[in-house]
Amino acid sequence: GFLLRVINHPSFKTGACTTRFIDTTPELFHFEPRKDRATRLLRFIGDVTVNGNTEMKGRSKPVVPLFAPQLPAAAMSAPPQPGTRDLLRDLGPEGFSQWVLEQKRLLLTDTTMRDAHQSLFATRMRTADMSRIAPRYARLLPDLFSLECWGGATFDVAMRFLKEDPWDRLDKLRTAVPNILLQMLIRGSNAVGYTNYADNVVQYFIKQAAARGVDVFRIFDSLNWVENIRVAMDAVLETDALCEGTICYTGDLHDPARPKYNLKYYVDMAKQIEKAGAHILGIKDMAGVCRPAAIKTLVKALKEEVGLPIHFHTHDTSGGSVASVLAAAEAGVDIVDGAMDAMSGLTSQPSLGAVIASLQHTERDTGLTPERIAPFSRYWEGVRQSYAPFEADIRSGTSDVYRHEMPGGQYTNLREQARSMGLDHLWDAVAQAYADVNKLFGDIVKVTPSSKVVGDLALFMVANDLTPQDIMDPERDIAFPDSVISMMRGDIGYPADGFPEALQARILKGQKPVEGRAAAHIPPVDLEQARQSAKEATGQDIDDAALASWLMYPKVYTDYITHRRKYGDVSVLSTPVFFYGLNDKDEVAAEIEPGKTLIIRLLGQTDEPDTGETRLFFELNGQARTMGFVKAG
Ligand code: 3PY
Ligand code: ZN
Repeated sequence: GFLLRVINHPSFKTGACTTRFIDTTPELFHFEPRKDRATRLLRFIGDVTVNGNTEMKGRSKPVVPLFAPQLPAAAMSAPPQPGTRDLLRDLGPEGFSQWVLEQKRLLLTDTTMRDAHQSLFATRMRTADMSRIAPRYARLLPDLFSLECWGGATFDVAMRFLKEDPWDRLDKLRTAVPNILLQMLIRGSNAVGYTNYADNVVQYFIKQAAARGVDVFRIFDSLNWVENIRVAMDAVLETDALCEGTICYTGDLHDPARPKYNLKYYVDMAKQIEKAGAHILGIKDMAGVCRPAAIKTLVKALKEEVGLPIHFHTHDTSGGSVASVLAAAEAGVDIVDGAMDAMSGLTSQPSLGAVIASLQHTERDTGLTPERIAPFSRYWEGVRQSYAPFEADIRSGTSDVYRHEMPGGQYTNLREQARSMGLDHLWDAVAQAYADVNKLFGDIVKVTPSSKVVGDLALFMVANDLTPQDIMDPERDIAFPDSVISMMRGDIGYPADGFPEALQARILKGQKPVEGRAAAHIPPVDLEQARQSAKEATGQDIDDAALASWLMYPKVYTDYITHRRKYGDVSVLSTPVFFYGLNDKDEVAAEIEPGKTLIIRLLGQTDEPDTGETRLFFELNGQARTMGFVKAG
């Protein structure tokens, strides 16, 4: 009944509820008959079985049998030991930041549930695979610094492709992991989107994320423009969460031929971030180009010049990232990112196991051991198999990344895009065009969303056989991609030194660029009016988190709700069932709410030549159910 729904609601369980809980949690009143929910899920499973998941178009099903991955063994009845989150609560953000500085051991963030799958298989990891193992993290790895599990591209991909609610993911992880810091990535004024939002939208989004359980906000700007992260930083500073103000690393600070990104550049930016109130300083090496010598120089200098703990993030695209992490550790970095071994390497983060083993019995011993993380890696190895169709076809590291500087998350995406445009054989030209476009733009930081713009123009140049000289040739009239025009107009912000004026004028063709921060020109959004519009568009009540989704992605959110109305909450299905449907005689369980499980069996199927339908014979909790599905052309 109703009481159980209250008790089982994630915000009730985490203790976040007040006497106003029932008033502010309208979904408690959506009594949906269980039978109806079962029917919707059967409809989804049937559609996928007969016609395939729309997400699988152009991809082939893995041939390996898909076993349920084995969970690390843990005494689940014992409550988790206190971890970093408990410390944050006890000490507050400033005290916590001081505590980090006092640690001798190197602290570790596990990025498996965010950046690793964003960089390896197009952000497709589903909540079900994360929430199964999350309580084991709480019990077996309470000494991790944080779990990066939210934000970046995961927010829109969850709704757009996985048909699940990112807030529901956060609730589940928060409930399962009460003791370890949960971390998200946020793109300053671009929030979890691809363009500047109104300041009050960014503020509102951060407030909801903190209330629902995010403890660490890693905040960056895609052009390293500190002006564009202040609003987000201030919003985090109003909560009890940690504000990690972040520098994006590009170039090579030891390269005299590229003085723009020298040591002074980074130290100056770090000082601005410290002054803006950050609790932690992030170094985000999104492409994985920060060489060991460079990170050593950088960390040493920053340790002298700023008083904040330093958190280093890198990617293994070249194959050299463990060396950089070890150099950072030697220079005194406080926290580093890695991914569980089976989710590490290539465009993902360096292997946690390699870092842990490398530092055993040294001054920076992490306190973890390869043995303790091995069962986690084995679980993720099993999980990864069910995402095989989304993996990029790359088998080795590539030091070519030092030439093109594509972020890990973009590299595989852009290759895929090039392939779909029939330009796969011209990949080398695309990589060179990417480097050329960077120069045309004045040598900028390339990370979402600026990296997407560089990629768009690079593909455009290769597809149209244009050289950098052609781009600047006044005799040619070029219809530039929209994203390029938008960036030159200032929509995602500016580098501190602006864009090259000649290029900007040429691309804008008389349009005036925005002055200063684009977000400063966007009027505040009337939130209650937006809630009303969202309600009308979706036909349902909009709680605070839903409003935040709508403000970020109105169309994606509306489409997600439409899907959910038709098929129910498909996040409860296992990943193989979600992507590949059922084979005859398969039996699966789906927990539609705590304690309520559906047992679904596909007995068989027949094609009906008269109607063109395929009839599926299911058994639902022991009862026969037959449903017809029209085969799509
Ligand atoms: C994102 O913005 O999603 C990134 O991961 C940037 O590196
Ligand atoms: Zn990254």
